[in-house]
Amino acid sequence: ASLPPLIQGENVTSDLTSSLGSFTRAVAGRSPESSTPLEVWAGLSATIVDRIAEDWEQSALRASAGRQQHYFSAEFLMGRALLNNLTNLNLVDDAKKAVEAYGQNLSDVLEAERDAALGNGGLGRLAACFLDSCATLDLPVTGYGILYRYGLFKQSFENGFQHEHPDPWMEEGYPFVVRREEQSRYVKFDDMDVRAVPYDMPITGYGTNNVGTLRLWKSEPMEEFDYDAFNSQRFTDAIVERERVADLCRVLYPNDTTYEGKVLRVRQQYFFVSASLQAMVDAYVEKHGDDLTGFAEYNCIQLNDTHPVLAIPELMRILLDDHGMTWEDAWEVTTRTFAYTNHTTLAEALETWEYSIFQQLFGRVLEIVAEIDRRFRIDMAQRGIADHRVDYLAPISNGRIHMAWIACYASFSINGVAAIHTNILKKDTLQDWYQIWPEKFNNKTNGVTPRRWLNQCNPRLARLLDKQVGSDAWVSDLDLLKPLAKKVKGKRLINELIKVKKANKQDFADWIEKRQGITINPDAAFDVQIKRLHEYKRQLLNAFYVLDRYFQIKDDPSLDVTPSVAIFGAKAAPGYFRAKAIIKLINEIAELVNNDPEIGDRLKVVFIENYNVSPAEKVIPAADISEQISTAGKEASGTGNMKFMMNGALTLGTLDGANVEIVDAVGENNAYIFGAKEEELPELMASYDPYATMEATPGLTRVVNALTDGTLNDGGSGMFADIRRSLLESGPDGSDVYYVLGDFASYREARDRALEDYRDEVEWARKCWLNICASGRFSSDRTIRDYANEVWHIEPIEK
Ligand code: 26W
Repeated sequence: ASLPPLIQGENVTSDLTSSLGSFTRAVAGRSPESSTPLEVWAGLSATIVDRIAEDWEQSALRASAGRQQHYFSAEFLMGRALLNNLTNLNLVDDAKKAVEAYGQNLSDVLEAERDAALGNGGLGRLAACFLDSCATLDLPVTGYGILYRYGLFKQSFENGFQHEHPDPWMEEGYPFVVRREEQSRYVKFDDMDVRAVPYDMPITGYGTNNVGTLRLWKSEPMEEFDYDAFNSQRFTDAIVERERVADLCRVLYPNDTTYEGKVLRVRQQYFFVSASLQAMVDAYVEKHGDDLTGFAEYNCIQLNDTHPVLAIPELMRILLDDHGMTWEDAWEVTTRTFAYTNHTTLAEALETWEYSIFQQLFGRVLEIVAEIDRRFRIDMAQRGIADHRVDYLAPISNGRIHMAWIACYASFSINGVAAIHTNILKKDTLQDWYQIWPEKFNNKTNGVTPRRWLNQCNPRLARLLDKQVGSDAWVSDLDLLKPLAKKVKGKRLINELIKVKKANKQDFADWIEKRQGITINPDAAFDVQIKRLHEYKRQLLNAFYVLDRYFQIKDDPSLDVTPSVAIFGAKAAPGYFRAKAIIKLINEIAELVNNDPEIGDRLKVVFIENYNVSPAEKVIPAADISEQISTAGKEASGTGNMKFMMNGALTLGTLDGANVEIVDAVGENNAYIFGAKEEELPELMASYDPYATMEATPGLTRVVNALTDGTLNDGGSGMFADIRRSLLESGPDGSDVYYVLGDFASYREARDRALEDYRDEVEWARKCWLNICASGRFSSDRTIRDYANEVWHIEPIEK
């Protein structure tokens, strides 16, 4: 059901119009009529914060009355906030009128907003979807993270190469965070003391006046003026010291899955978990007195991967040192407080820190980790676990601190993010832990919020669903789409769906033309792969298909193929050479294919520059084919796959991550599955000869050779030869470890088949409809309900 407006009808509009006027004048210092869209955005955003302030305050009060959940994450990939809030408050139409009253246009205003890109990819966006669901479900959940001054770098292509640029996302002001000076805390390192100031962001829910909170911490110097230092020759030193402190939160590390043992990063991690725990403990003491033995009855903390795992020894430190608890009591509280989510099985992502870094930064925390380690070893010996296994699993071994092992030991719950991923954790990555504590393990398949990823980004489909359901109730109960599957034979309905998709594709074509100057045919099949660039995600496999099809058309210029547009969006970690090579390669293929008049509309390649949350909102509603083609066993879950499904794109994918559950939900006939399975790969890899496979696969040698025979130009960087080596050469850095050549034939067959099927417009649209209707279980509302009931043990707050 939709939210009743605070004041009915015309009053809302006139009220909003006048406050928009006031707030815009306040931020811009001129009338809204002569303000820029960005200034009107700031004015309208401030208007919204003003409107929700009272509900926010009340919600926080109600939440603090009972058991609360705390979501610790180094990343929150929020994207834009204004439209999300307008939609939740049922104010979109009124805002449109208010903005128009000043001669401005709402869509320009919304487009002026910058993405809050405080995350790299899947893990950060998941955290953002979770907050949305928690607010919508009235759950007492608070998010805690870092207010990075620079979000994920902005990407540009220069000559086809990726370049990175800073993203000072809030430098022009950001109305959706409120500084809570009085809630500041001190965080002590051995070599510096820092003031942590929280900036709180309100998280509105759909159809509720409950407002949750995302608390982002900013580091500042302890004292505004260190008079001693400033009044002496040490003046400049004092200034430099101030900057060193501010440096702590300056930038989000742009690595996704590859671990780097940077001191600044561990500082960031300790900084935000220490400040968050202090705030939680203080709140507890204020309510219940300073006996903290009951802390875990009122508080639970979900650790989003290992990045916040320092919270475990830090809570021990607070309980031991600041509250005089015994080790046994403190450990009891700690082990009942934490739950840990693993997001990847890739070995290179496991965070381990050098012992010496802990020594240098926080000796006391290291002492506590050492004591956890000592007791762990005794505990294991008593359980009869062999010494070599104990050493492998211990918090400290080989001069390093193993964050995942601390998480597994101290947490009462350990979960993976899709069924297949949790099984891999049990049988492989975390098998020793599973043998000792099977009861800790559980699966929580990821989900995405249908508010942002359907209702907001795809209004045409949303209104069609409203008509079919009879209301907008599906927006907060996506399972309501399930019974609509039986309407799949309805001709009128399917024709409407076709019209919706066509209009969305036209919108995307217009958008990309305006943004990047590329013209695409909206009648072609839009085949989309958008995600971080990583070898395991196999954008290379996709690129090889495109190249192969190009050669086929060159061989036979009259070849009758379904016209398609291969659309990519991806950032590579700045230090990930091979990922950058693949970006350059795709851009070179685009050059070759798009400028060949013989190819025409039959094949086009589009690389969306600076892919982020907002571009995703443009392309997903326009997609026909969803590329989910990771090497089986490597993608923990994927969440883009779910967004595409919800918007009626068909999955072309491997049996990996949540793809397995997507096919399960929609049926094999409504998805295109290919490639080696996870359980088959060990045997296949044992006898795999990539060179022989290449030669035995028609057309593949020509594709691989194009890397180095002059067809494609890597600007003398040697990048393309490196890609070729990674596939064909033996040795640790070669041998095609992601099985690109091995899966090529099967991939080509499946993609060809999908494109062939695409020609039957009605049959295709029926499959799309069935995907939409079956997407209910991939709503993050379902995921969050499962966490709330099975792990967090929290209830919706009473209103
Ligand atoms: C320390 C370097 C580092 C940085 C980020 C290591 C690991 C990460 C993340 C765990 C990577 C990540 O985002 N994983 C993705 O999490 C999504 C949400 O659960 C899943 O859908 C993706 O499959 C998984 O790759």
